[in-house]
Amino acid sequence: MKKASKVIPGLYYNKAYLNGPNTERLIQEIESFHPIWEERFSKSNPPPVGDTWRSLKRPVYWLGNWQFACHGYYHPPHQTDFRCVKAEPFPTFMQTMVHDIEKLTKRLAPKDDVPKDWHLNTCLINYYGSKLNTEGKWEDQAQVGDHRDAEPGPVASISLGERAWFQYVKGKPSDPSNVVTEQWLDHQSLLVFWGKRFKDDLFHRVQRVENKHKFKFNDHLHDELGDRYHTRRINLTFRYVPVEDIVEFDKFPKEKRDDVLPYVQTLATYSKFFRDLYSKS
Ligand SMILES: O=C(O)CCC(=O)C(=O)O
Repeated sequence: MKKASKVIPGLYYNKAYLNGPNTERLIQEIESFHPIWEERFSKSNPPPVGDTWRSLKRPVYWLGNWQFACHGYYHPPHQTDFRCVKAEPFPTFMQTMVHDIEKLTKRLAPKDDVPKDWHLNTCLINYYGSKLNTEGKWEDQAQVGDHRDAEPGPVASISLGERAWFQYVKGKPSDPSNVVTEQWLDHQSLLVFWGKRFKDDLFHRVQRVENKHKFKFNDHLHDELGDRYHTRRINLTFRYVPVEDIVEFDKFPKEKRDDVLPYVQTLATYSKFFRDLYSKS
C-alpha cells in the first residue's frame, strides 16, 4: 500500500492508498456481504414529534458491531448503552489493511488524539447509488448530510468506485459559507481524520457522487421486483467502539431485540454469524 500523501493537522489523505490487486481483494471481500435497508425508527423508538417514519437513504452493512439506526445511532445524544450489537469480524485482507491504517494513524496523530486502547474494530459500509422510484424514475440518493462520527478517536475512510465531493463544515444547518475544507474522495483512496477540529468540532458531509465511470458492484441489492438500486460508490469508515460498549445480541433488552429482529432474520439468510445469532434468539 502506498504511503506518500498530503497531511494537514488532523487530516490525512492518500489518493492512491490501495493498488489494483489490493483493491480487487477488498472488493471481493465486500461483495460477500448482503447489505440491508434500515428504518430510522422502531416500535420502541418511534419518530419524535415533527419527524416521520423513513428509511436510511442508502443500504448499509456493519462489521465488528452493528449500530442500528433505530437504536439511535444517527441521533444525538449519542448514548452508547445497548447500541452496539456484536457482529461479524473483518475478513482477512480487510483486517491486514486495518492494521496498516492503525500503524499509520498512530504515527501521524498526536498521542492525545488517540484514546488508550484505540483500535479500528468497527466498519460501516455505505452503498451510494440511485434508486428506482414508484414512478419508474431513477432517483439519486448518493449524499450524506452534516454529521459527526461519535465514536472516540481517529476515523479512517476508504473509498471505492465513483469520486465523492466531501466537505468539512462548521455549524449547522448547511450553509455554503460554512465550508472549511472540501475535496474529492477518489477510488482507492484513504482519508484519516482525528482531533478536536476535524473529528469533534466540525461536521462532515458527502455533497454528491459522480457518475462518470459506470462503476458496478455486485451489491446483491436486486430483490423479487428486480434491479431497483444501483451502487456506484462504496465507502468504508473504520471506527473505534470501546469493547465494553459492544454487547451480544441476546444480552439486549427484549424491546430492543424485537426492534431489530427482522433485520437479524434477513441478515441470517446469507451470514452464518447472524444465522447462529437468530437461532439463539
Ligand atoms: O462516504 C463517505 O465518504 C463518508 C461517510 C460518513 O461520513 C460516515 O459514514 O459517517
